[in-house]
Amino acid sequence: MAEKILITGGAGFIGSNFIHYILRERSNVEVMNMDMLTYAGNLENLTSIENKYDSRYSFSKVDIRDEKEVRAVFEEFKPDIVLNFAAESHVDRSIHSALPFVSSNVLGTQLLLDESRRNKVKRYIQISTDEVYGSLGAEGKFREDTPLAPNSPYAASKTAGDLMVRAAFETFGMPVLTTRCSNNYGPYQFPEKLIPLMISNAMTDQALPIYGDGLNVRDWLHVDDHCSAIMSVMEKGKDGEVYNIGGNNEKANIEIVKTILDALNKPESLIQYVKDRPGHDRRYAIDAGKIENELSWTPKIEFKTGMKSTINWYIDNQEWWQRVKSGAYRDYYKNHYNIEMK
Ligand code: NAD
Ligand code: TDX
Repeated sequence: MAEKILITGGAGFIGSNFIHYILRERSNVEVMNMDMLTYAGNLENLTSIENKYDSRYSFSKVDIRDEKEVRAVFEEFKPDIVLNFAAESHVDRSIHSALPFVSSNVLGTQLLLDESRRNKVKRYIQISTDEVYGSLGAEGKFREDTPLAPNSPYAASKTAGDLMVRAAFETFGMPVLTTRCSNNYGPYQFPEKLIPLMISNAMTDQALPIYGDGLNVRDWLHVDDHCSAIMSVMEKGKDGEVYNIGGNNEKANIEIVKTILDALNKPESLIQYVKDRPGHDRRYAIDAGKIENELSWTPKIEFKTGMKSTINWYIDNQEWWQRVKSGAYRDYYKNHYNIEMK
């Protein structure tokens, strides 16, 4: 019998890539995507799935905070495994307004844990982030036993969600696992995040807003490598454990932006330094030794190759991001950057 996997937040960037990935890689799974379709959720990311795998894929428009509706989905679909990707995910938005983050990332997580326990699911996987560890200086990397020290409201809400997952294991012995990944890039990423924002702005000759001195460092991983890591954790991970995931690929923001300008043959004069993000974490770096040694996972996509294919994807899919960038996002952009979008 096919294994039934409930994926929350599957219309977002990583969730939709994971649905493509798992249906391609595994023939014995059935996927239900449960997503409330916030501004970041886009069913267009899944149209090819709907046509290709119609008997193995279904969608339910449900808010993970809605107890009645979540319960109905669990009762109808009867998942073996739950993967929780659903979250408010943008740090800048959490600075403007933290409540939706607490609500979806903490309360929503708890509701999913409660339903997973009631339905005795075999595995619950919480998709978390390296931001729960806070910020690094010039040296060192985050390990799974690094103390949690989140700095943004987004990171704090993800940390609180992780702690509810931990409590579910310690108190109820639930079969829960947590992944903490570094910054992802790839197709279908909402153009509010650094890489797709800079690609789409450069393509339309708009200013590229860099916070502070541009020397903040992130550890970049292609989304397909994140997906393969999540699949390893889902299939081979140990209950109650946390697994860090990273690309061993640290880059300063300015370096990323220059790579994009160079690839698109656009001038550096488009770069515009803007006021720094409050509480801006200086550096993230992941020690992925545990998942590499215990689950034999390694990233496969070299950054240069991954960036080239990602830039090409945004070139080939202009309609996708132009649609996303019209509408309500224009108001957010004007309010956040104080720059009118062309
Ligand atoms: P995203 O913002 O692109 O997608 C989030 C999805 O969740 C959207 O489809 C949205 O509609 C849905 N959602 C939000 N609140 C919901 C709710 N209450 N009920 C149902 N659906 C809801 O985010 P992403 O970048 O794909 O991130 C996915 C997960 O991975 C998040 O949990 C995030 O914290 C984590 N993560 C992201 C990164 C990254 O670099 N993007 C890195 C590490 C971890
Ligand atoms: O306009 C910008 N200018 C800029 O300099 C934006 C949007 C970002 N930046 C900088 C801030 C960060 O140092 O680029 C870096 C990356 O920023 P984001 O894309 O907003 O990502 P980050 O804040 O690092 O968080 C991301 O990685 C961890 C995801 O958004 C989170 O969901 C994930 O948990």
